[in-house]
Amino acid sequence: MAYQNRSAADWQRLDARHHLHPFTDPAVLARDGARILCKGDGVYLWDADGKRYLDGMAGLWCVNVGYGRTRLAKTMAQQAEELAYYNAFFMTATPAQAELAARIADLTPGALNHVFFGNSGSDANDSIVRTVWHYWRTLGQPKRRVFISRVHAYHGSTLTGASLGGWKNMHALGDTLLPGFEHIMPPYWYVFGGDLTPADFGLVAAEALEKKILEIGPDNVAAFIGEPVMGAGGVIVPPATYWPEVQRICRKYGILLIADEVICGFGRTGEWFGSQTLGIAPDIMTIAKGLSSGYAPISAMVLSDDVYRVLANGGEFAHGYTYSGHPVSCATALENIRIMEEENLVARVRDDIGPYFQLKLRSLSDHPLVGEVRGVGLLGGVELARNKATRTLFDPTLKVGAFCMNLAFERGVIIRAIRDVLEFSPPLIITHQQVDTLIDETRAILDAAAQQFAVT
Ligand code: PXG
Repeated sequence: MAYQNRSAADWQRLDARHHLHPFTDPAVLARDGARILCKGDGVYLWDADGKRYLDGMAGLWCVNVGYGRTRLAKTMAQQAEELAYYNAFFMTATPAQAELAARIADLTPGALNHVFFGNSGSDANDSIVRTVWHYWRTLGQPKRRVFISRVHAYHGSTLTGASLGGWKNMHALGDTLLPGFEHIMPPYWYVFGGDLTPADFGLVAAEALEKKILEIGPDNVAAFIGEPVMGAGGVIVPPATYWPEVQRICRKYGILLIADEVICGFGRTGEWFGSQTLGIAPDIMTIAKGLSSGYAPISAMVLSDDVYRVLANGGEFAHGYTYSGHPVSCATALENIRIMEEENLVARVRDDIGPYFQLKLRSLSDHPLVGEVRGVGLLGGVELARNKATRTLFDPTLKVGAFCMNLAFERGVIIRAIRDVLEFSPPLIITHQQVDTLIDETRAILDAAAQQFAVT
């Protein structure tokens, strides 16, 4: 190992002193110390004290084939020995890059055939913003600059990623919301739906896009970006009426449609891509996470033939990262895709474990704390409510969701909470029995929360 064997307390001390963590309050970290995770196998993780956790989140929505895959480790070692690094700049390429680009073109639907590699979902979305601006300039429409996204959307943490996203706390950090990034109401019926049926509300939420386009002026709008199912923002599954109408509006005004598939891609929803599950034909797609099951950092923006044709006449594409198409990451992604195919993981999610998980998750609906259960495939969200009948949420300062997430860790299961929505995104290899455990544990956690927050 590259690191020394120390006690959990020693690692916690080093960590708290020197490591600034993502999305963490440093003062709380300094007080409580981080949980130090050391080993993974299948759906399980072990911490420095040897305690085992069932990971209901596949890391951060990414370890789709599960932990501890020797084949992936060997592939990484082999590629590192053969050629650890070379870049894709100035007319060079490496075999794994070329093959992975072709595999992605095969797997993605429709005319999405042109791949630009990055290292994270954030930088892929950043690349998309630059590329889309370049696209419209090349087409002689330089005024088309505005991106439209949704409240609660997560599209990354770079300056443009955070601006594309609709998280107020992220915009507030350093006051960094860029001009020209607009956010409309999300298709979030439970909170925004009022007295409308979900189907009617889906149309109203889509109409918000048209209203925003007309407000800005259609000639100023570059693109609309959305996750097929919003993941980190609360596993928000749109009503069936939503996407067809959004797509129609984008086409009507000639606006590019971008599907951010960072969470939905690579089997999560029961198809290779969420766009297939939700019936969307995007012009551009963002992929990351499940592309390598998190074993190596890699992302991509995938462009349609039509978008690419414009760039092909746009001169030098003056954009790229040192690690665009890193050979180790590309080789890992190729092997990861091979594993997914050999083990039929996408069909498994669609036909077997996905429906089973959804059924079990929905069994929580009768719990006094559960307002709504949402999800598709192996993506699940449980919206907690103070009053189910009136769809009244808890006072956010009570932090009911965080209470549940912490108790889950204590009980040896990992789930995530955003606001008071519990989120689930287990590895695609999770067994029926492990799903049972995950849901049984969640019920026990909800019981404890009901007692804590006096809901009966
Ligand atoms: N788009 C989507 C849809 C994502 O979920 C990104 C872009 C950015 O990817 P990178 O690789 O730059 O992190 C993501 C990432 C959470 C959480 O709070 C979710 C993500 C990242 C960190 C935390 O659940 N998703």
